[in-house]
Amino acid sequence: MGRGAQGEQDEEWVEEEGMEIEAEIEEGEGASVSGPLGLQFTGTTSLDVDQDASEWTNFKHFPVATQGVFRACFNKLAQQGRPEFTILLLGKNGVGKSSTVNHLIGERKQKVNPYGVSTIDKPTVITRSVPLPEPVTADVLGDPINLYPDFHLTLIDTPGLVIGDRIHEATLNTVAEIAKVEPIDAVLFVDRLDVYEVSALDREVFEAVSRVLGAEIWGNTVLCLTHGELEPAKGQTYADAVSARAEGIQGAIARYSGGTRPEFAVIENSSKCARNWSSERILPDGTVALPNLIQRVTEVGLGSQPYEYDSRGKSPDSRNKWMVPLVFAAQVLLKKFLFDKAVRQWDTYHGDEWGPKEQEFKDDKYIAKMKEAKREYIRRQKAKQEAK
Ligand SMILES: Nc1nc2c(ncn2[C@@H]2O[C@H](COP(=O)(O)OP(=O)(O)O)[C@@H](O)[C@H]2O)c(=O)[nH]1
Ligand SMILES: [Mg+2]
Repeated sequence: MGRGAQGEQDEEWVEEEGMEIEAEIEEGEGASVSGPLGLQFTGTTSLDVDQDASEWTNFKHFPVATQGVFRACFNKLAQQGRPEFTILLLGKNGVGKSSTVNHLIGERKQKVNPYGVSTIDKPTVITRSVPLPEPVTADVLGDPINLYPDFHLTLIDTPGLVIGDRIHEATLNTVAEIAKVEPIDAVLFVDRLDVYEVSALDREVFEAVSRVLGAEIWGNTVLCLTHGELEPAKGQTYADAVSARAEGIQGAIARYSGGTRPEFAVIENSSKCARNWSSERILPDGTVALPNLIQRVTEVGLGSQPYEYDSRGKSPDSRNKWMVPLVFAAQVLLKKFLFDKAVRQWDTYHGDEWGPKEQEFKDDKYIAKMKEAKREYIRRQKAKQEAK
């Protein structure tokens, strides 16, 4: 086992100065979750939806160069019909999933635990949106409509996949339920760079992910290696250390993924990390970590169809059947929250064409037309891609 075995306390981890510290998400049994539309769920829900899903106010706090790369990626995704991009984070406990979520949105949103014990007991959905520099428009029934004025990034943080030395399959089952209603564009499978071997437990995790979610999910996956500011062992270069670790994990995954070896990206979530002239965190080999991660994620997202859970041939754990009604309630919330929000946005821009603004966005005909518009747009994008 290398330095930094799971559970070991890390160096003090200081957050970015000037970061807004947001209210913690209510959690635990009996918490009451209130959706943006005032939908109330009381009791044990199996999903947390960020209460203030909102404008990405901290986006402007990223270094300017980083903002540029993010915008370029978001624009590319929107132009390809993926203006609502969803990233799912998976991995064992304490590997840095929540820290990576915080790093990606530039907020101290998710609780981070130095002892590697999971701080969340259910998946958490966080959405942030930024206006697109070039809004995507489409011609629908003769009218040009502004389909995507904003880009929505949704991150789904999950509890660890391991409890003690056993696989926590309930997390995977909940993820499966979420992925039935929310297509996953990319998965970040998170692990630490500074661990030197792939353990038997790691292999069990890969096996469980493939069995419950389906091996195809690895085609949407980027292997995200945290603790990137690693000092290589004597006689080893940094590049050697990184490729040894990445290849070790990729090779192990390939045995359960039908041969797919996910791309990887190294990230450093500590704010003490070295920086370049424009104050972006850089890795010892000079890679600008955060832009590199978002670029890999964009490539993998665009290179594969969004992952949607399909139960055929999979064997989720039947012990968790009782969760299904709760999960369904969560699905309603998620749908309402993501879809209605998008519709409202379109409504603000185009409410006049098919009906009154504001309150009327629930009108079925209107929603059906907007859905059709979006489907049509995606069909055309796909046709364009296939023609290439
Ligand atoms: N130095 C360093 N510490 C990290 C990094 N990522 C996470 N940590 C620390 O690792 C511990 C576990 O992180 P957390 O995000 O809670 O892991 P999770 O259980 O996978 O969500 C915390 O003490 C974090 O501060 C990283 O890239 N570098
Ligand atoms: Mg966490």
